[in-house]
Amino acid sequence: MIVVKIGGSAITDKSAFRKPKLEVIDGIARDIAEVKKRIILVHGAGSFGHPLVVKYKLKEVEDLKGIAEAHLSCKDLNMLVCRAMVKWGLKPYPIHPFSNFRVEGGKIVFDKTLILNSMKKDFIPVLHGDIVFNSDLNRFVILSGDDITIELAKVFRVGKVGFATDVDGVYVDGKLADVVTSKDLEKIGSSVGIDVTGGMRSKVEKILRSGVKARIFNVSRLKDFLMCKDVGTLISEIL
Ligand code: IP8
Repeated sequence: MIVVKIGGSAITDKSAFRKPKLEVIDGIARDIAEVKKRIILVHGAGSFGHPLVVKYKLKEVEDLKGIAEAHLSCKDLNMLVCRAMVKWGLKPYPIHPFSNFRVEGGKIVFDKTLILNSMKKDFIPVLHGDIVFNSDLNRFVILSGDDITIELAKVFRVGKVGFATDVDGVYVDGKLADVVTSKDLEKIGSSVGIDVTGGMRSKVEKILRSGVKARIFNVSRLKDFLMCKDVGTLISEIL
């Protein structure tokens, strides 16, 4: 099984509100259709989600209208991804964390059987960064697609985990790295722009902390990644 997260900046133009990169989305669906592997797809919110989190100050206040709007907007992006997949003959199975996931006891809780059953039927689960209820805090919180991806990788003991982005990998001291460990964290540049769930350094930090081995690569190399080529940067404490 492969879990791959497509970053929001790879499939949306982050400089414009709710602007999808339709040709990239189409290319992703084509790549997945061509390789015919068992995968779970997760995508980020990009300019469909982050600007609304900022607009309604959702990290600070529980604005229900804002929560609904941000969720529906993420769902719109999910629809574009799923429609492209159908166009290429795939069977997407959209799972919206808003109504299927929650955070409890500091953990992401969800129905594993739902995902496995859909895959048995040859569906491809398609999840996304979203807003979910946190029972510990008794309020809705933002759940990044990165966290969902890492959790899926752990729960299903996935051997192949990837993060497709709009950059070629992780830059350490300004140079594209083949491998990154926690020793390199300080030397990773943080990304700019609106990203309410953190930039490259926080992504790398989360992966390292989870113990999951993953690759961060350019979305243009998605097919190579799915074909088990060593693309981009490997994030791993143990080699
Ligand atoms: O783009 C963020 O998900 P991400 C979700 O995967 C929202 O970090 C609602 C901004």
